[in-house]
Amino acid sequence: MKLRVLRELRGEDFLTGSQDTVKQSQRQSGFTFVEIMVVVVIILILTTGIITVGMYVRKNAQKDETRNYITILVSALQEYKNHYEASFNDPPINNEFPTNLEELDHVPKCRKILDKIPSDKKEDLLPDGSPNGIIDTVYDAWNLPIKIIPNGAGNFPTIRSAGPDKEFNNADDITSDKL
Ligand SMILES: [Ca+2]
Ligand SMILES: [Ca+2]
Repeated sequence: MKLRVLRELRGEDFLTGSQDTVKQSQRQSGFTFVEIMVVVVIILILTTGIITVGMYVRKNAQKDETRNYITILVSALQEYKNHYEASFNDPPINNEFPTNLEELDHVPKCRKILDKIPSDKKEDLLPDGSPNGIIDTVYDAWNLPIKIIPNGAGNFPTIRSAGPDKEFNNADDITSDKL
């Protein structure tokens, strides 16, 4: 009796039980090809989604990191301007902002501001290739030098990173005037 109730519960016909049981056990023996493919596709979609979200999060973090370095450079240049405006007898050459970071190093307050940039993002690498112990290059999050672009005598320069695509002068650049 117990067996019959059990079989009825499992949807088996008690009288023709043995054959149906064999068929059913064959059906239940494993996943069909379609079922496996559905699972594979779902896993692929999930994996792609996770990777896409991960890349998006990473790219945003890199943009924030670069904006942070640009902000620090703006502060250092502003400090440079304040310094020379305060010391009237010692103006910067041609009233221009430095496009080379080495010039900032002569002003201790500027140097202190530049210290906020991690050492692995700064390099002592003059264009002529001779290191002299003074930092002259700051890199963005994609390890490309950040440029200080002059805007004419007396005007504050624009600080520009090439952005995620590592190409200068296009839409994804990160600049000090659009922080
Ligand atoms: Ca140097
Ligand atoms: Ca770019």
